[in-house]
Amino acid sequence: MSSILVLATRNAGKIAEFRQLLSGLDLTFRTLADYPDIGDIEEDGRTFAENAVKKAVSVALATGKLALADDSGLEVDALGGRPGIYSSRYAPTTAERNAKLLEELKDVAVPLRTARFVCVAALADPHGHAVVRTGVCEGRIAFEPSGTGGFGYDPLFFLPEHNKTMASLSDEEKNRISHRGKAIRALRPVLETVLREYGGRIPIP
Ligand code: ITT
Repeated sequence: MSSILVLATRNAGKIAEFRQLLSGLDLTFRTLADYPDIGDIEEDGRTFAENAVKKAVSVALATGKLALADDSGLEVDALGGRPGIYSSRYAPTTAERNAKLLEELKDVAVPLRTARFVCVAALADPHGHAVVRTGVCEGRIAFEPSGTGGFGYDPLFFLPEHNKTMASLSDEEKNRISHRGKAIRALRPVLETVLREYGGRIPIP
């Protein structure tokens, strides 16, 4: 019998990637659009993990279903790791965030433009238990945007090994190498075990 998994995010880019990364499992996906009474969840944690667990647990408790959330962001070395957990709040819109990043880095030379995408994915059950997995993807910040795929900072995130930005990859290529792809692939066997062996409850270690 198919199990329900609530994708606990309001980010359409994340929803598309979660669905693709979890394809082939016997799951019925719901999103926060199916639960309009769930308000904004304040991201007041000090780490990606704290925020990811808070989002997943809040939604699992509110819906009585398994919930999957991620907290993710871009760490830029020349900015001391900023914007990091504040990546979605760095500026009001995606265009403004990317413009601000280019402006802050305008005098930074190529070798010092190193950065990484970090994703902490959290799976939570309706009893408030959660399990997390982390994925990291290294790259550097380009001097101008290119590519139309993905979302967010992808047009500025240059992958030296591929000689193109994250936004220039296909969806499948992005999922193969991305921070979110790595985190969800690590979480996927845990989810399978939770469904198959534990009836949808996350076991306490
Ligand atoms: P939810 O909290 O509802 O999931 P959000 O977009 O606010 O949505 P986060 O708080 O985790 O999510 O912020 C992550 C931000 O980091 C996101 O808005 C992008 O700006 C950036 N980001 C994360 N993953 C990315 C990716 O794969 N490509 C480009 N930018 C990404």
